[in-house]
Amino acid sequence: MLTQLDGPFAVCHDTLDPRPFLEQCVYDLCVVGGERLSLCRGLSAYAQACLELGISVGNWRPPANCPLSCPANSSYELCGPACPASCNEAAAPSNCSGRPCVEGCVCLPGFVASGGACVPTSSCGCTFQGLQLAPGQEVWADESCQRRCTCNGATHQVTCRDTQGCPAGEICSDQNGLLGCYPNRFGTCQGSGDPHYVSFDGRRFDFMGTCTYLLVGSCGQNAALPAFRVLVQNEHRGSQTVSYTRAVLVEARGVKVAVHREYPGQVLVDDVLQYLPFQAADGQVQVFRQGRDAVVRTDFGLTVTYNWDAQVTAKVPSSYAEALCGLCGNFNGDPADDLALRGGGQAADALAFGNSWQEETRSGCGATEPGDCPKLDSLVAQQLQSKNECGILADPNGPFRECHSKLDPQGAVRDCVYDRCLLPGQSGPLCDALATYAAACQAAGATVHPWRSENLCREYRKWQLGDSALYI
Ligand SMILES: [Ca+2]
Repeated sequence: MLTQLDGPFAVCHDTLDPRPFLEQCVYDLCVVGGERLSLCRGLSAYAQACLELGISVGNWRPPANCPLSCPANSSYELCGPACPASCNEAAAPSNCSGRPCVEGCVCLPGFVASGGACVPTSSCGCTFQGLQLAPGQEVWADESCQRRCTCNGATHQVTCRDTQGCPAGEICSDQNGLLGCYPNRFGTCQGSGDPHYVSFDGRRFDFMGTCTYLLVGSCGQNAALPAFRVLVQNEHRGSQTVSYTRAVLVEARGVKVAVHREYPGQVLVDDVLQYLPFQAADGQVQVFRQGRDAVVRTDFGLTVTYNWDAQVTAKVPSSYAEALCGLCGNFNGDPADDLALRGGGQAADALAFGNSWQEETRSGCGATEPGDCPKLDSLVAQQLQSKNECGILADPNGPFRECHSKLDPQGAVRDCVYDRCLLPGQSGPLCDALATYAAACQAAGATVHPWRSENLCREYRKWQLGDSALYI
């Protein structure tokens, strides 16, 4: 078609020799095995070269079966304007009238280009300090987040007002090129093993309940913060004296994400089983996989992880300090007041505390006093001495040696020995305890050296893949 004397390209032949284009096109087609897209690219290259020389070729796309599908509110034009109308007229090059036309998608009358799409002229935003703002979009006009400006879609002008600056727990800074109020730190709460909890303020306690409990939630103290809840559901495994986390439920932005132990690699989003990664609520809630964990992350800075087995963490920005409740505590920096009852006041023990945060009742669920391990102190001492099993955690020459300065291993050793004491002869509690400390170390930024081996906690996990199972 490129060289046909009566074809759509003939008008350009005298100015631009089509034969090199023909050879290149045939060569490309040969390389890709005759794929049509390559043919269309080859023909388009000659058409565009002619356009740049001021020659508009005939409509070659229909006969070559190379339709160009255009996005909404736009249509295909063989010779469209080089500088189409856009919301941001100031950004157009100065010599538009002197430029040759281009082939492509052109916005329909009444629409203009904005960020790769064609939008009604009336929905154009504002140009402010060189930025293109959408109608209603807000930005900070100063470096200290004191002056807030809003784009008025009707007038295409911004209006600014003075503010109090960033709320408590947040600082004004530039992140990814966007100036705004960002939390100055995060708090992490963890539940692991059978389960041992560490609150945002660092309080350790054991609570053996098999119902559903509020791990952490916004409790209405600050109405300006998006509301959320993180629930944990526990179960007995092997022993009636201990319980493990079997499911984690995150409710945020009107979406419910449930991560269940029986669906490794998948999550339930509003009760529908989904593969990862998955986005909900227009991307405000993201669910993806990181290593062994399912990660649920919201746009307001909440991150919840669960390893489909026994380990859950919740991370919140400091803007939620003192605005939280649940097993993870109130995040006010003081571990002493972390056994707060739902109705107010401090609980006498972890059992009363945990029970007060029960959310739902399944038949037969309940909580018990933690199992008794009378020789705990001497067992801990013996393991620390031997540097074996749980003692590996605190071995100054062991695989976790670089963690010790960032995360004191004594609490982890005690939890590990305790779980082994209650579930004697099982390897699961030891491996879970080592994996929990390894994950906490990595979260704290420390290097963990390889600790799994043929004889210790060898990888053995089952992943459901469709109808079949994979063991790794
Ligand atoms: Ca506290």
